[in-house]
Formats: sequence, structure tokens, C-alpha cells
Amino acid sequence: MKRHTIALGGAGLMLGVSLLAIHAQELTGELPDPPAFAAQSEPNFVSVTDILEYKALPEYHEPDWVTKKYVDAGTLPPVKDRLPKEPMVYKTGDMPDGIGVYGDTMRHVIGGRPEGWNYIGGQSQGWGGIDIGLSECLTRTGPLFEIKADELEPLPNLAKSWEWSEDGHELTMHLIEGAKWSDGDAFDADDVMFYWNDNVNDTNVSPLNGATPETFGVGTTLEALDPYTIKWTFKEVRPTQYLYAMAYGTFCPGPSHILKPEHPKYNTANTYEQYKNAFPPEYMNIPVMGAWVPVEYRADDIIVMRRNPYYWKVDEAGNQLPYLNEMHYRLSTWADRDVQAVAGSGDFSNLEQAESFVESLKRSAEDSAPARLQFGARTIGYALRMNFSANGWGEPDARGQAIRELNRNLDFRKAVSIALDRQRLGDSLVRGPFTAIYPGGLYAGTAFYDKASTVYYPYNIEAANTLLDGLGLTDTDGNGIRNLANGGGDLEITLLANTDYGTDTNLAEGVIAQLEPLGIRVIANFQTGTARDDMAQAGQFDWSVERQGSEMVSVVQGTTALAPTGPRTSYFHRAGTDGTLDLLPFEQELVDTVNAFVATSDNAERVALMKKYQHTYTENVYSVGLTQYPGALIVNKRFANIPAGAPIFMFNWAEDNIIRERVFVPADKQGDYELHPETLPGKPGGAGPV
Ligand code: BQZ
Repeated sequence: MKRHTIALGGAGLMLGVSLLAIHAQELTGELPDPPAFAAQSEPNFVSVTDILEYKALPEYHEPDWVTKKYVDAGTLPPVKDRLPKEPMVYKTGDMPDGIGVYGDTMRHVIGGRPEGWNYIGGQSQGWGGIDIGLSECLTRTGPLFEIKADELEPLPNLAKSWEWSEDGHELTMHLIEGAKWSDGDAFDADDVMFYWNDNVNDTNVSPLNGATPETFGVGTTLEALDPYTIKWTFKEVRPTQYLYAMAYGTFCPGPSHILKPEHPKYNTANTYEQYKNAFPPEYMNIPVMGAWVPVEYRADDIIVMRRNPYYWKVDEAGNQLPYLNEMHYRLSTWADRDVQAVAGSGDFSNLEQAESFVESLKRSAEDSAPARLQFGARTIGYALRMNFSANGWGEPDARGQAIRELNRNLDFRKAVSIALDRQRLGDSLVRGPFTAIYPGGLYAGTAFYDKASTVYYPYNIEAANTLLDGLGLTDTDGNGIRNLANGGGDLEITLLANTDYGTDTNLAEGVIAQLEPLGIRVIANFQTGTARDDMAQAGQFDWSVERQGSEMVSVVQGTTALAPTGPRTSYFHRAGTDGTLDLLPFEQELVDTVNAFVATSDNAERVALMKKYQHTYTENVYSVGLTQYPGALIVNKRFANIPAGAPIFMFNWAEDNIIRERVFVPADKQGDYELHPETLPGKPGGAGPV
């Protein structure tokens, strides 16, 4: 600390010199390659048409007890009448263990808590595969990890086919015909248009997972041509990119026949808050298009789901999916999910917290281990994100505004970046070949990553101090904390982090500890998951430590979040109180690069654009990368049809990637875990399974 205190006197000159020296001296350095760490299993790469098709089959089947107890009793139509004209058919060739058998349960353990069932109204269901299982979307991208790179395009799902107009501005999509919600109500364009018109395009509603009109392109329109045909009109020419945004998490329509009556546009007695909260966790049998329906909820204990009798997908033998009759989501912690999965009292986990790696590896190495653990590529990455809005997003006070101004200063961001010892941060989580030094931007080892385009500023505490001195952030009152320039108060910065994950708070504490010697007081603002998500989306943070989304892994999934391409597309720079974005010149460059990427389907051009993106991003320290490491999929050994090489996270989480509706347990391995055997969901809002 002493140096900059001394700097006040003749320091000007010395400061000037060293700052000039700093600026002159190349702060960049050679980015060390990640430690060698091979993924433990490779996917079998296939074409989209190898996975599924839509066609009518000569006959259909269901669990015998469904026929006996419901169809024969006349309380449920025959399976052929519950299925669409042409159901989705999963091809046996792509199913690792082939046609499955009915029965058993997948016992998930999760760290989230359900707010309610109104996903498109903005409520979280607790994550951990709940919303992924309940919500079906127009397209699907989770399973794309096994698609041949040169054939990469989203899978059809609720939209079973589509075609572009000659000029490339219009995309006509054909919805699956005759599919029904789990209560038997027809799924059609009404559900799609209610989501688009009255949720995405209603600024009073923030759908979960952040869909905004700009997620599908500035000026894009959508209309229904008939109950099973919708037409998009884009400003760009053939922006195939948006087909990825039509998958999970941003275009998964909700049951309009249930939600619309609660929406203020159609029910003026209701406020938007009442609409959002109209379906609390206690509300059972919410209609879904997914494979399982919530039939029981015990707060802080468990959510139980039973098979959807109207599920619109079958195998090639005509067996209506899913094979598993029940899903459990035990309400615990994310760390406990790992523990229970390797212990065999839970069935599934995305091992994503590096602190649990060693213990999980040890337990699952034994022959008697109940679960298989497979590491994938390094697709888990953490960054320190700074709030770039200086025009009011999150309504900062004077101190907060001063921090926003600093966040927008490159020397300041560089100083913070080179003051962090990433090797030490990674090692603080787990030792060994797992964590890699991550400067920020696209991840090493991913499709569009280019090392030569990645600017890296190595650890250099000396230069960091000089840069901060150069900004006039000197400790004028001698309390060991630098002061804001021009006689300002102490340099205090709040750091938002998610207490649901040890990794998030450990990394945040690492940042706090490593910046303290520089005289920067970083104050922990640690919040539980949902509270953290709400504060982050409202811009109520100076800095936040976050696990990044799929855009940094795949680029093609979540593309519009790569830069502030719209007022609410970026995670850390959104429109201010006047609705405008105060973009810095390099940010405008990033926006233009991302928009150019969306507007072209020429692969060579896309690769070149992402090199430019990576260079601009890392040269300007748009976010401060902290660490990057692989995750491991843990699944109980009794389950079959788990695809080889399924990553825990790429285009989506493994709960989507493994296609759970076609996962089964061979008859001789089935456990007796069903809590409500031989029951089906009851009426929406009814007591539970019947
Ligand atoms: C996986 C995932 C499935 C959300 C959530 C949670 C939320 C975020 C993120 C992950 C959990 C699990 O992640 O950690 O392994 O099961 O649910 O949805 O972190 O707080 O808002 O983006 O996906």
C-alpha cells in the first residue's frame, strides 16, 4: 500500500512514468494451454434424421395398467386417440440400448425451490431438470452434442418441419397436428401466439430464461396462418440462428387454456403479479406438453411427477413414451445431489462443483459403485461480470454510479484482471488437471474458439497497482482503502454471488481476498438462487461472479446474449431508465459482429466473425474470466439408453441432452421406488394423482 501513498508528492512524475511504461509495456502474455484432460467418452455422431421422424404407425401401446384401469374403465380415450396424427418417433438405431420397457422412476435431487408452475409468466420451478422436463419447445437443441458438426441444426420438436421463403425473410413452421396437453386439451397455434403476443411481447411479463422480442431479432414478427401453421418474418435473410432460440429456454409455450384466464389483458381484475403467481407449487396437475406431470408437492421435501397419458412421442414399436412412470425431485442442495448420486440414493447429477470432484471420483471408482461417472469437455466456466450501464439500469446510488463509470474504464478492468491469480483461484476449488486459466470470452476447446484471437493479461500485481494509481484511485485518507478520484469516498464494490453453489461463493471470496491487498474493498452480496437471479436481471449489482451460459460454449445457443444486441439480451449491460443502451465503442463492435454472425449462414464467415468477437472481447476485458473446467455426468447404473459422450452442459443441460423420455430400466433391474404406482395425473388444480 505504501507505494501509492508515497506517490502523492513527486509521484506525479514517477506515476506518469510508470503508467506510461505500463501502457507501453505489453501487459499481454502467452495464455497457458489447459492441462490435458480427455473427455471420458465420445459421442456417436449422427444426422438429425437418425434420431427421430414424425409418422403414423400401424399400432400403439401403453403400460398394461393404463389400459386396464383407465381406458377399459372409460375414463381415458384409447392411446391411438390420445396421440397426434403423426407422433414423433424415436429411431431405435440411435437408442444405445434399443426399445425399452415401462416402469421405475428417476430420483432427482435438486438445490432450487419451485416458485410455481407459470414458466412463461416468469416463475422458476426449481431447476435441476424440472422445467426442462415440463416444457416442450418449438425446436430442441440439447441432443445436438451428437450431431455431425457439418449437419448441425436444431431438432424439430413441437414444430415438426419448416421452410424458408425464396427471399429468406419468411419462415413457415408446421406444428405437430393433434397433439394434446396432459389434460387432453388441444395444443395449437393459440398456445404459440399467447406466448408470443401476451408474454414475450408484453413488457410487463419476463418469461423464465429471459426471452425478449430481440431474442428472435429486432423487428421480427410472428403470426398464425391456421391452427397448425405459424409464420415468422425476419429483417435478416435466412437467419437460421434463431431456430436455436426457438428451443429451451426461450420458446416453450405454456397452456393458454389455463393461463389466459389469469392474464390481465383477458382478466382485468388481475394484476401482472397475480398472473405470475396464479399457479403456486401446491397447484397440482398443471397441464404440460412434457413427459411427466406434477402430482404431489411437499415444501422443502419433494415434487413427484407421474407419466403424461397424452405424451406425443413413441418408439418405433409404437410404445407411447416415456418408459419411466415417475419422476422425483427431492428438494435439497446441489452439493447433496452429487453425494446422493454417487451413493445411489439419488439417480442423477451434473457434477458441476469442482470442490466435489475428488470425493465423487473416489466413490464412483469402486466396482460396487451404484453410479457411472463420466467427465466431458471443459464447458463449465466462471467469470466476474461488471455492470456496464451508466444510464440507470438497476437505479444505482451515487456510489454505485461511480463504480459503473469505473467498470466502463479499460484500465480499471485490466487492473482487476491482472490482479487476480487465476491459477490460485482454480486450485482453491480442486487441484489436478481439471481447472484451466480462463481469460474470458469463448472457452478453449469449443467449436468457435481460437487461441490466436484470445488476448490474455497475465497476473501482475505491480502493474495493477500502477494502473489504479493512474486512475487517481489513491488512498487519500490513509485507511488502506483506495478512494474514488477527486476526493471521493472509499472504493467499495458489491459482489453478487449465488449461495446455492459452493463454487460461486468460493470464487467470489477468492476475488474479495485477492483484491484486498490492492486497497479495493469488495463487499460480498451473497444471495440464494432465485433472489440472485432477480437482482441480476434487475441490474442491482456492481459486480457478479457467475457460471456462464451456453453462448460461451456453443455460440449458436444463446447467441444474442453474447453482446447487448437488444435492450434486455445481455446479462450485464441492459437498457437504462430511458430504455436506451449506452454502449461503449468496443461494445458496438461486438454487437455488430454478433448481428453479422446471425445474418450469415456461411461457415467460413461465421468462424472469422467469432475470431473477431473473441479478440475484441478479450482485448477489452469485457468480463474477467476466472476459471474453466469439465463437468461429469453421474447416472445410476440401472438406467439404459444413456447416450455416449453426453456432456452435462453444452447446448443445454444433461437433463435435456440424454432425452429422458426414452431412458428406461431393464425389468430385472427395476427398483421399487414409485410413490404412486399405477396412477395418472388428475384434473388441473385437482388433489393429485388418480
Ligand atoms: C442443471 C440446471 C437445469 C439456471 C440452473 C440454476 C439457476 C440458473 C441454471 C444444473 C441448475 C443446475 O442450474 O445447477 O446442473 O441441473 O439446473 O436447469 O443455476 O439458478 O438460473 O440458469 O440452469
